[in-house]
Amino acid sequence: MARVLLIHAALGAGLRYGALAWAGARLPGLGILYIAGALRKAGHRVMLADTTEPGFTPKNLADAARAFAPTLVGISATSASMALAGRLAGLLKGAVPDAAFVIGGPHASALPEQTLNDLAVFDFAVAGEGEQAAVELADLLDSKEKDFAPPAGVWARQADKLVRGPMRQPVKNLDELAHPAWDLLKGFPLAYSPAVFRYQKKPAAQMVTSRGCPHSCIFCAKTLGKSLRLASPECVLDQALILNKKFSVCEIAFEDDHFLADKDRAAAICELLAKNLPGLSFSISSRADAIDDKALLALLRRAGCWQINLGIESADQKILDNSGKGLCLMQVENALALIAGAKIKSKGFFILGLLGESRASMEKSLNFACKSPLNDVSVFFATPFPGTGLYKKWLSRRPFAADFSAMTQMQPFEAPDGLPAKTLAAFHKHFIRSFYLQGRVVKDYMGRLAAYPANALPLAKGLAAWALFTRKG
Ligand code: B12
Ligand code: SF4
Repeated sequence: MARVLLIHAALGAGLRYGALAWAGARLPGLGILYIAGALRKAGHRVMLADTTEPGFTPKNLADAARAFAPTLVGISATSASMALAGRLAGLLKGAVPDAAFVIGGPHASALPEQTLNDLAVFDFAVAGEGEQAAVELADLLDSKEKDFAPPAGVWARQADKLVRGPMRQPVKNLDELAHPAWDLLKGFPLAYSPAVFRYQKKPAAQMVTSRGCPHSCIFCAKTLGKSLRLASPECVLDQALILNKKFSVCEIAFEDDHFLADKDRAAAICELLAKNLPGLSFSISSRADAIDDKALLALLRRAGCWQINLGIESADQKILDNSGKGLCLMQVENALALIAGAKIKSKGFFILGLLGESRASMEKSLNFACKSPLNDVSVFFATPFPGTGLYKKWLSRRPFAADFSAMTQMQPFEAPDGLPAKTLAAFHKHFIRSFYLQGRVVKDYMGRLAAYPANALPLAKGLAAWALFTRKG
């Protein structure tokens, strides 16, 4: 039995949201929870740490690691949190020098070789889905075999050179995966929460019920590949029941990129949730082109769905086309009207600074958002995450290595031939202020307060953060 310490190297809300930190989410890393579940199922002993958990300090982590004496330390990181992952690994190397160190998550998945070159503290990097790779690595380390061939999907440092295992095929049947090990999280679920504007009730948790996406949007870092795989409705219900019965969770944010990718499955999930968890409240994300069915929307609402998130990105058709989104604005307009008609709230995700962006195209997006029935918006900056089309397009034009820590989507990225960062940042504030100061949006928020008075404090904090962020000057 190997002893595995798993760490979610998450950026604190301050770094991710700046002045909007109070309104931001603090959620456990699902990737690491799945890996913990898989390792445990395979008979290994797992300890879990999350850099955003209550009372976390690097020193406490080092002390706990010393006491646990892991065979393997695994860290999960996005591009922006790679520097943090490297610092934590460096610190732990001092505390548990005999342990092997492995890095996984979106950044290592896109750049496994470069990650090992950049951060000498890591012995292994895992590209893509990590459950089976982590189990095989733990088995091999436990067997005390030396200089073993890396398992599929794993890059390894051996005698000063990097060697790689074969490609790993995506997990075919998601139902066979162990459920996320929520029970290993300190303070779950109350110590965690989605952003204040993304839940109605608490305790809340998030689930991901599908993996992979066949689309090719130029800005999207698709860690889990192109082939779409779906957990069965029964498996989804099983996880929702565990969250509800064991942890009293009454709100779930389904974080699937595209919950409605298979409408029959979505309908079956709704039927099961309505029957077995009648008080549950939940939100989903979907592509706009999948929202064309009034009956499905009515069923979603009946099952407890109160919000649908749509990646709108831009209201300039040319920019959508440049981005490979494969959507036309008419589809977005239809989707928003249908969602509003079903009495479900909608949230639109926009990106500023995509290829071809101009002041006029940003104005188009803002006007579209204001005239639409959207209840909420999130506005990010185009960011060239490793592995994306944007990265490839902009790579030759700018030294990225130093910039990974700025890849939070909340910092304007000055693209070659693009708008200046200052212009993007100023328009971002203008967008948020203009959208949220509309009478209909303010009225909607008053309605939310009246319906869920328990949210008064977090909402007030969120609104204060919002006012601070959008103040002029
Ligand atoms: C849900 C989600 C969130 C949620 C919850 C995040 C969380 N705490 O997990 C919220 C909204 C809070 C969020 C926030 C952010 N997110 Co986010 N998020 C996602 C989303 C939609 C799903 C992630 C998920 O749960 N996937 C399901 C699990 C099972 O997959 P996984 O996490 O990739 O893990 C697997 C593998 O990566 C691997 N693995 C992961 N960790 C490890 C560790 C080891 C040791 C091993 C061996 C393997 C391994 O094995 C796992 C299981 O197979 C992804 C997009 C996507 N479809 O992946 C973006 C995504 C991960 N997010 C992204 C970003 C940028 C962010 C933010 C920086 C944005 C911001 N300003 O808020 C923050 C950073 C969060 C933080 N605290 O550091 C980017 C990352 C790109 C990159 N290269 O950095 C993604 C890919 C979206 C995108 N823009 O393309 N996010
Ligand atoms: S943005 Fe959505 S639709 Fe586009 S590739 Fe990413 S997950 Fe797929």
